[in-house]
Amino acid sequence: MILKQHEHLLLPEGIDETELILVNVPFKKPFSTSNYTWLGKEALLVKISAGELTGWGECVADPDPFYSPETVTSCRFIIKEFILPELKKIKTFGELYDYFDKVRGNKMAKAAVENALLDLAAKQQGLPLYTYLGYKPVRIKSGISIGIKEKSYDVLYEVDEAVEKNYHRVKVKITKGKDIAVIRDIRKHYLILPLMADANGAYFQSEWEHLQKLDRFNLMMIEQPLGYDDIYEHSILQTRITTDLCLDESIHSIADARTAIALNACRVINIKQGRVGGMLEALAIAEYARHHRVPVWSGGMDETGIGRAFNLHLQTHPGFTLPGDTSETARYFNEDIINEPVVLDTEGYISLPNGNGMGVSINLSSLSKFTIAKELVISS
Ligand code: OSB
Ligand code: MG
Repeated sequence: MILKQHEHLLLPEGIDETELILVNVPFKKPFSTSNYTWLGKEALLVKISAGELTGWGECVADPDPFYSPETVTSCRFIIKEFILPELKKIKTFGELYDYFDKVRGNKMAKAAVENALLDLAAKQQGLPLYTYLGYKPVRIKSGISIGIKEKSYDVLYEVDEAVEKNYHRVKVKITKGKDIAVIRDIRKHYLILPLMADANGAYFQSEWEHLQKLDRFNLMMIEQPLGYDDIYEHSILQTRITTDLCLDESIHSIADARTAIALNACRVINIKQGRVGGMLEALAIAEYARHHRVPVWSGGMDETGIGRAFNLHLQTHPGFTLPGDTSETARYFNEDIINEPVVLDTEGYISLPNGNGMGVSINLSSLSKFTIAKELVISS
């Protein structure tokens, strides 16, 4: 579902070609969740051209199914076979979403195409994306997500760096055996730091007494402690522990958000526009959650500068009251595929990108250096 105010926005005019570009941008260091370790960001980019202007979208799916069931390959297939061929018949974003309703699931594939279309449409109007979507510019709060490390002091070292940079909150990944002690060590040094933990589904309901031990550390929230596709079990867990729960993996749509809120399965929602089918569904969820006084924040998928730019525009919606997972580019990459890195100001805020559309420009030499495959899908 999308908001009324977005239904009549027109798809870009005069599209002449669409390219799918697969990049692999190496991370500075590996990033681990409870479920997998990634060495770089492999991302499928959607590039849609109309005359002089180009729209870009980044698909957040990984090459593997270890965060989500969707993969780079499944997304490329769905985009090529079931989304791009339909675009010619579609005039508005409302119609696009009607068509998206027919294509079940595959939210990451949908989001990548929607991002590119929105970027191009906003550029054709000569507007920054947030203005095109109807929101006012704001300074964006920053947050950091620290992966699972061998030793607790490796985590602490990164917390020190984040505190020094004035990040607005710190999230640490936890897993069985690397949870209570890691949080305890951080709290020993930082009593009032806004701190939270993300388990990426590492626990079972039967371990609730273990999770209850986290209650004494005054965490802002615990993200996705239970199964990646569960909502109900989280609602039981939320009655057993006092710390707020936050759902990430389980939320794919406004319907999921409704279910989660109705069941009290969480008190906070992590909205990743790439996971819920794009900016417009993400904004509808943010609006719904705000109406129900459930705070939301923007998650990240270690995106390149393209996806990161969309995440910044998203956070101009007033529902995004909590700092999210948007960090400085330099934390992830030595070299990105865009020219304008995300940086924090001295108070830890991030400015919105300056240009029209997504607001950042592609670094063509970096893009070609990191490209591993490319195909022209539609040309006129
Ligand atoms: O669970 O939020 C998550 C990265 C990859 C997959 C899942 C997650 C994450 C992050 C990093 O936590 C967020 C970021 O820094 O972009
Ligand atoms: Mg998460």
